[in-house]
Amino acid sequence: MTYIVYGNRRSGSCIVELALAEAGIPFELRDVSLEHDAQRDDEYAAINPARKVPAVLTPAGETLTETLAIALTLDERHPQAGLLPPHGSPERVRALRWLCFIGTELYPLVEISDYPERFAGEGDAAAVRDQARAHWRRRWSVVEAQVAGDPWLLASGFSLLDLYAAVVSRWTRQTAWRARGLPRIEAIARGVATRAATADTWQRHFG
Ligand SMILES: N[C@@H](CCC(=O)N[C@@H](CS)C(=O)NCC(=O)O)C(=O)O
Repeated sequence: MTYIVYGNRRSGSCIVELALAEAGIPFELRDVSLEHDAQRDDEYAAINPARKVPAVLTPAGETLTETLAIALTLDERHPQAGLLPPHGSPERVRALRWLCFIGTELYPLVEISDYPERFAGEGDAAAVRDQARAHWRRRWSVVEAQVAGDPWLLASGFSLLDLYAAVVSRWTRQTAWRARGLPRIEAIARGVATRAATADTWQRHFG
């Protein structure tokens, strides 16, 4: 048995695929086309009732959903891969802090920007999208100021946090602002895009 990853190009499954590639763990991909709303199908809902990608089946037959939970489980199951700093270290505390910030304060803004009508009710979907985009800029600026390594987010070097930041920061049409406002996050994305273990996966999603 191997890991099975349910996902789609440019989606959250990229974070999972990058983590698996970094750890050198083989996996199989199952495409769930967001363009065709395949994540809404009842067949897929049997795997992830939230009808979102990614989802993962582990070699032991467990079902994992929620990108951050999947990433943390991979770190727990494969400690030799060094996806995160060691348990008990101050750098791990820092990694968890910013993983949670990106996972809870930034990742959800993407749904609001992409599907503002889900949140607008009878109101103005375009205004909802504009607000989500403004929050996105403010919150990424908070992360930008935390970058302590070169180019990586942690002073101790590369980690899963860089994969998470690199992918979530791609999900915007505000690319001119991103280049201007987030030079350190941009450098992290370039680092992931050119890292030996992750370059192919990055290219498959964002090339
Ligand atoms: N909380 C979930 C969010 C997952 C999510 O929003 N996935 C997006 C793709 S990156 C999705 O499936 N969007 C389709 C939709 O919302 O219908 C996680 O962290 O995995």
